[in-house]
Amino acid sequence: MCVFVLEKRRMPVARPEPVEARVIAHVDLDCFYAQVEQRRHPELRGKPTAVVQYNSWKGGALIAVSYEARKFGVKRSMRGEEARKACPDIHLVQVPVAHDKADLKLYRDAGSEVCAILARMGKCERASIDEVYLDITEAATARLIQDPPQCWVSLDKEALKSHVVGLATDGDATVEVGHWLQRKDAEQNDQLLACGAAIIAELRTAVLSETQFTCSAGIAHNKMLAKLASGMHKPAQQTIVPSSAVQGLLTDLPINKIGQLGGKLGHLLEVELGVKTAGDLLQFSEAKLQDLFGMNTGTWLWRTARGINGDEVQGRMLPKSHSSGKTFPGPKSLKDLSAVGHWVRELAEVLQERLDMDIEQNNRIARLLTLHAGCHLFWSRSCKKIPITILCIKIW
Ligand code: DCP
Repeated sequence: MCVFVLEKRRMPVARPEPVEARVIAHVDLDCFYAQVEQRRHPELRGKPTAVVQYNSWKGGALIAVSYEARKFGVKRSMRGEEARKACPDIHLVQVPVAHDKADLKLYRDAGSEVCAILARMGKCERASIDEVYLDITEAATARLIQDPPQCWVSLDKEALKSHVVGLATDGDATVEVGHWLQRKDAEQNDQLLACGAAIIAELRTAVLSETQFTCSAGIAHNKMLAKLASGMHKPAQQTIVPSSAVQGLLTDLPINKIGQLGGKLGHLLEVELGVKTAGDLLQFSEAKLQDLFGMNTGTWLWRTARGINGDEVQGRMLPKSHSSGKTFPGPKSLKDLSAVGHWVRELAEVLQERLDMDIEQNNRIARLLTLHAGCHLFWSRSCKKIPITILCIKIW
């Protein structure tokens, strides 16, 4: 028998789903850094814009691209010069720099503004600089009791523009979505999702009017499905995943699109078992997957293929840790101890500023500090071996 040994600490944990269905949303800001820069420079609003890394080689690497620029084929993988060829009118904005490295404070603070608005309706977990999970089960349940969808006289415009996975819309999509949201024979769980969709539509409208940022969202019964859905229709749209549509959604879904299957575990499934989609996983019994990957991971995989995920939204608006790091490619690679010492001091200073701010704003003191230093040799495009040094200090 073949058993795959994987690093335990990185393995997903199978948690049972609660008996009562939850209503979970994943909210993701659209082209986030580009929107922050468009707000800071209003003359860029509605214009093709991209944010570039502070390193200016070939116009700098693009890290965020506005949707106006994407229409011209501009992509994140491009450098500034390439982007200008695709879209001569593009506005390239440099990421702010402090201590000779990118300073993301502006974007972090903008993400916090959005979090504070989203947290008004439920438990809020900040998953990254521009992503939030919300558990709005209580708010959706209360709305279902007090103001059920069948009784809605007028429907929120944003809610009507929702996409419903599995709903065929050949005519006027908003009319069909309106029918779906308000249909009298809907199961209780679909009614809860309809109430959740109305709440998220209102929250997205509040985010837009109070911060000027658009965001997209997925609304489902668990975190995994909500996250999958938020990216399905962007920008400024929302997508609902009813339980009846889950299997159809997953059948052809490449496994690397599922959180935690983008790395080694997903690679193993593909190479060793020929599993390319979540649907391909269905052929394996839970016992077989447990034999191959261990009890916990086996169960997690079996459930994931069926869209079952019991992960709770953690009520956490603040980051768990702060880190400060820098990559030194090629000629900029750190060559001697004094260069390393200089950069460790610079990075520590950045971290110190953030820690001071954290103590002041949140009354928290970090307890654990780790320093990561690495040097790797990479083959460059011109087939030369180039050294890359990475330094990172992290504090919890
Ligand atoms: N980011 C970065 N470097 C990357 C990827 C992203 O610095 N390699 C930053 C810039 C992005 C932000 O993180 O604006 C959020 O990344 P997303 O992957 O969510 O992408 P966007 O928000 O830019 O676009 P989308 O609307 O496609 O989500």
